[in-house]
Amino acid sequence: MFDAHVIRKDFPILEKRVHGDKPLVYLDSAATSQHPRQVINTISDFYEHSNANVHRGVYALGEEATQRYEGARDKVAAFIGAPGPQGLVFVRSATEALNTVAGGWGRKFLKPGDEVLISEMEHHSNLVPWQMIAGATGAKLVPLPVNIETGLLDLDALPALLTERTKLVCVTQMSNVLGTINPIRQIADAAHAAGALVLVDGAQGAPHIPTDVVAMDADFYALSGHKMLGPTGSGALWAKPEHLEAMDPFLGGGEMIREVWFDRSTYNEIPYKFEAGTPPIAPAVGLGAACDYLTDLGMDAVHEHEVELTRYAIDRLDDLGEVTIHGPRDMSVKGGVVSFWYGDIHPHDLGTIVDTFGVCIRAGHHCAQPLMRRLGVPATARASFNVYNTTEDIDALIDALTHAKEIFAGGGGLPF
Ligand code: C6P
Repeated sequence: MFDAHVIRKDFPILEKRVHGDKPLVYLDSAATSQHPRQVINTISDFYEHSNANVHRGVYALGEEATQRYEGARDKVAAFIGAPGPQGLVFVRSATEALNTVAGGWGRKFLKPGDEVLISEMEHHSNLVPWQMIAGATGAKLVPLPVNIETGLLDLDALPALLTERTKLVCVTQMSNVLGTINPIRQIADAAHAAGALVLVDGAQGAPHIPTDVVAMDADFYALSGHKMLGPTGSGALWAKPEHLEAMDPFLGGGEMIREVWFDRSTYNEIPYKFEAGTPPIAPAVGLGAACDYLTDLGMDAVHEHEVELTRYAIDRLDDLGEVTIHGPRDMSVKGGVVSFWYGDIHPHDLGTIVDTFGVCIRAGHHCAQPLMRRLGVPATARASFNVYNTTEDIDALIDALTHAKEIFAGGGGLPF
């Protein structure tokens, strides 16, 4: 039985008090999530008992570190429904995963006149690397539009945009601004029928939605460990093994080689071909523990909990009046992210004031400036939810917003 009040006891930071004696209300998990003791303890345990470099030591400690690192690879691969660990590359962030595809696949295979179709709701990390590769190869970036009224991708536009020039479709599993959950399988089927590959940014998907890279038929899938209860500096790229075989490594050096001469090298087998230098070993082991933790909770229950919180948040924000919510309201296509404006209070002012009441939300463009331009706003305030949030957290947000409104109307002051 999923009970967020019980689950939150696993997260020591949630006991923290801020601004005097106010309980910490953490509603910024889309930026980075908090960590349960189980993950924190696994990382300390690794450093206390198993720390050594991996794939190098001939001694027992090195073997133990390697086993824990490779065990984590099995766990992360299983968590996203991958058929095995072979396609799972450990990286340091979703950004690094996406750059690995751009630098390793895009730079090698894109030619002048080729097109990369990129949704308008992409995070900069799934846009800027492609701008860099387009500049280097002569390929062109084509926007897949968002319908601003519905907060959904305009999939009616897809058939006309997919041509023989389209080589790749880049799409997020869930928007970090709108909360929109995209129909990846439908997009992948259309892309594959046109001969294009599909790169899915799972930074906001893997932590919140049951994920199966085979069922969605992704060619490449990027995830961010620190958004799914794992440590910062952890992340993964999964790709169909044939793509990893075909593409070039993105970084060189360390154990990614097979043989090195002065003027050339051959590369290690996959996935090691993509793990240059000393990999993020303890972060990967911590990410494995985060996958165990989420698997024990059950991703269906996680998603259901976050949907309930989001529905509750939208209702309470609507009751305030003067709130504009950006993104879908249909909870069958929305995850635990609510972006909004309250009256004409700038999101940065709103974020700063609610913080004085202990409430952490994000304010800004959320690294999605092209989407902000489409929404016609410079920034939004954003509350985002995770397994440890409760309706009481949302009540605290609503109280803080009410105070913010009074302050702007000249009728109230900061709580210190
Ligand atoms: N979004 C947010 O507050 P990293 O940090 O590299 O692992 O993840 C980048 C990233 C990629 N794709 C999406 C959809 C994301 O939301 C993010 C990170 C944070 O929304 C920080 S800007």
